Amino acid sequence: MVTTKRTFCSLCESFCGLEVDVENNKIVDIRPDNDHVVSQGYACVKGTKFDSVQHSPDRITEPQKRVGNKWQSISWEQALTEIANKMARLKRDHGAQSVSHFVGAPGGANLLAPIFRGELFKGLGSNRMYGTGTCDTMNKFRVNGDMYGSPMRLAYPDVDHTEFMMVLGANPLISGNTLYHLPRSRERFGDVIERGGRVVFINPRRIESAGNAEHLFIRPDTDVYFLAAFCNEIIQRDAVAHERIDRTMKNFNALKQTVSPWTPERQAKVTGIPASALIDLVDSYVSAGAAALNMATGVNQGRSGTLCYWLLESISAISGNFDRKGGNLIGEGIIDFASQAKDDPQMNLGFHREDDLPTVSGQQAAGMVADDILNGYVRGMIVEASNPLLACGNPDGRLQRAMGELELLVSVDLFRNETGNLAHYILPATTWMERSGMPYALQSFVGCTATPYLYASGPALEPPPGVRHEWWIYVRLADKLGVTLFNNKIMSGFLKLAAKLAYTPFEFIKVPELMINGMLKKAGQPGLKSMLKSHPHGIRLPDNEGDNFLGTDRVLTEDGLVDLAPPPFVERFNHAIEGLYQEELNGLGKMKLIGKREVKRMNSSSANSPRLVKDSTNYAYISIQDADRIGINASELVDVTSKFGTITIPAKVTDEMMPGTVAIPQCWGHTNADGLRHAQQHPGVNSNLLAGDGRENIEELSGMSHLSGIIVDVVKSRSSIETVKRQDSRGSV
Ligand SMILES: Nc1nc2c(c(=O)[nH]1)N[C@H]1C(S)=C(S)[C@@H](COP(=O)(O)OP(=O)(O)OC[C@H]3O[C@@H](n4cnc5c(=O)[nH]c(N)nc54)[C@H](O)[C@@H]3O)O[C@H]1N2
Ligand SMILES: Nc1nc2c(c(=O)[nH]1)N[C@H]1C(S)=C(S)[C@@H](COP(=O)(O)OP(=O)(O)OC[C@H]3O[C@@H](n4cnc5c(=O)[nH]c(N)nc54)[C@H](O)[C@@H]3O)O[C@H]1N2
Ligand code: SF4
Ligand SMILES: [Mo]
Repeated sequence: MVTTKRTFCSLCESFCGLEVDVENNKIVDIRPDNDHVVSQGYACVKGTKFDSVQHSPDRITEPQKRVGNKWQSISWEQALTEIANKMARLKRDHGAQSVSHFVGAPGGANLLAPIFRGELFKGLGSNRMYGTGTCDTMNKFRVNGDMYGSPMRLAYPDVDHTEFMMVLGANPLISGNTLYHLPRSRERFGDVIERGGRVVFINPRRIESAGNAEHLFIRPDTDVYFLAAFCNEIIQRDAVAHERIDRTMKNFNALKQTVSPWTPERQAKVTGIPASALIDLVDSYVSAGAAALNMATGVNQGRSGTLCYWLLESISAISGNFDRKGGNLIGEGIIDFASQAKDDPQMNLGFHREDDLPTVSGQQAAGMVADDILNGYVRGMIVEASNPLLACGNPDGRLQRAMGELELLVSVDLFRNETGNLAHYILPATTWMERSGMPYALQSFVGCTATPYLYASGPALEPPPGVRHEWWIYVRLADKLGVTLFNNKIMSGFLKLAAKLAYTPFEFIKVPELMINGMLKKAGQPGLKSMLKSHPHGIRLPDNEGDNFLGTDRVLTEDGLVDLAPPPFVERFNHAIEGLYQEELNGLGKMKLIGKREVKRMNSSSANSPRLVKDSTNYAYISIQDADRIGINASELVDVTSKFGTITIPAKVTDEMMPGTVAIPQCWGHTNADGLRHAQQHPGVNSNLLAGDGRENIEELSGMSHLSGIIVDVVKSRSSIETVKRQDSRGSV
């Protein structure tokens, strides 16, 4: 019999409501939930075709141990005992910090896993937790901490009420956005224009999101000059909310002085955005009733991501658009996560490393993994929901070689991906379809959504019998390691007992459901069962009206004032920006590499889906002008060379690209992925062989990797397409 379950897609931050028809624990159909309170019938192909991932014949359904070059199925008891023993031995011989964790994007979307993962490592005494957060967004958490007092005081643009919206380095139509919730973004940006407002995308590629909106090309990794000049222009015009600043902020003069050399003309020399265009944007920004700003991954991944976000937030703050309806708002979640994070040593800004790089929001720089292993600091690693070999800079296969030297490498995943190939153990985890859940922390706890709502769902499917929830894996490991969770012996004992008895006939409590019940109660609801019955499509909460942050005790800095010029940012700006500007001027003739997200691919996660991936390769997108200069036609092969390596890839010639820029979709390069058979047949090329790693390629304020705006040379290739197919994930043929 077919039953219909309701859930939400956890692949991207749109968290679209879905209806899933299920028969005999198999998906028959996935449809958008037309009545979901926010997504209202929107979902993309990745969500509606998730059955091909969920039921993939390549899915790992029992713990795997590598013996020589063969994989053996083993029991959970054996796997966890051996892993815990190894972790204990590493801790004893080399200290707790030699045992590390690495979390990927799906691990962040999981509401409960981060809580238990953090507790296990806190109890173990290790801060060595890496993640692809330092490939996408840690610069923002750094800025939040320094300006507002907690990494989790995160502002979002109030798109539905704004009159002017400027977006740098994001492509929400394809990505579903990051760090704020805006499903149906096309419609909602369209509404701004219908209301008579402006929507402007600043991007080296004329992106899908630009549709009916405006678009300006910007040379990659130059946003800092654009934003500094934007900020300065506002200050020069005195379009500044002085009373608000005096009452609720500090260090305005230091900000003013820092940006003062940056004029519209000066930025134009490197950004490619004419001075007149910047002035026109400032005109609109300051005259709009309310104006919102957003920047995301493309800017974060440059060399000045933290400075850019600081400037963006400062523009919003000084112009009076921060904490104003239709501007940039600070939401309220069902708990005050920002206050908790401020007091949590595992979440707060820390300097736990041998070098000067910070740990931001619990994450250390992914770009330091190879160094940390090769220096002997890290000897064991649990990788959860990630594929760092493709996601991170991997110059000349260095990361692969380093990870291959680990004494213990565990991959907690649905599949044996490229990183899993190197592991000693693979632990099979649940998909989001198999978990009870609520939208992840930034929505449920931080309220980063333009349409506040409450949503919870039960599992749509039962996991295969040998598959386990991440919370369970971490609690069982804590038990075997003698680690106390939540620094509370009673709670820890209770959780360990619950985990021991879970998946047995004696299971007495379901921990995820218990926790979700607790969260729903905090939100004034009786619990999960009643939520599913009475509000299967979610509950729309009141809009955020603004004027609820500045001057209140929600500002978590020591003195309760927003800091417009945190000293580390000013220092970095004064120390580095002129030099980088000169470098830009000297390098204007050179090509720059950026990434590209595609609607049918979710990082490397959907690479094995026959329903989504038909092309056997990714492409290098270049402008008509560059193609003419290089002397190539569409689909001809190009060699793309950075100072870290060379890849050979077919080109696509398009007027979407800013001349001087090449875009290559990242997270391809599956030649060696014999655990992902469809992906292996559709391998593509790993563009991160062109990205660097190590201290030189990391932004020092946040630990962010430099993944966008990499200087490259692009030439017509002498290789054949067969060579392209044989490039392995180390770039060797
Ligand atoms: N379909 C799909 N959706 C996804 C993902 C996916 O892989 N596929 N990944 C998910 C993840 S993990 C994340 S973090 C989010 C990211 O979501 P977004 O932040 O929207 O990321 P992108 O779509 O990569 O958009 C980045 C944009 O920045 C532009 N860009 C590159 N360099 C620069 C620069 O220097 N300056 C400016 N101004 N622009 C620049 C690029 O052209 C690109 O359009 O998407 C999520 N959603
Ligand atoms: N050049 C360049 N490089 C980039 C980017 C870029 O824009 N340009 N983007 C960066 C960004 S923003 C990110 S986030 C990274 C993405 O890289 P990662 O964060 O490493 O994400 P994926 O490559 O999708 O790998 C996710 C793995 O998680 C597994 N998985 C899926 N769901 C679950 C689950 O529920 N539980 C568990 N345990 N496993 C699960 C999948 O099978 C897959 O193997 O790439 C980064 N790399
Ligand atoms: S991947 Fe698609 S269906 Fe899933 S949440 Fe994102 S936009 Fe919605
Ligand atoms: Mo990401």
